[in-house]
Amino acid sequence: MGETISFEVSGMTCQNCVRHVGTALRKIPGVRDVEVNLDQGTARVMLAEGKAGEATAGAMLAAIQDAGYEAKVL
Ligand SMILES: [Cu+2]
Repeated sequence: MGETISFEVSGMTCQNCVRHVGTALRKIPGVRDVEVNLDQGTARVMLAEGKAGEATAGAMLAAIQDAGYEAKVL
């Protein structure tokens, strides 16, 4: 079990948005898996074991924003 970081993501309106956010987060080194919930407007990022230093919350926020959505850490 690795660490997880959860975000509130605003601006997602459909499954394409979910895919965009998920793809952006999965590109970050050290991210093991991502679950994006459209109804709740959340994204949960699971980190690979021992990779918490690479996959920072700041890098994830930047990736979500680059994809065109607003986010904050939950
Ligand atoms: Cu959409």
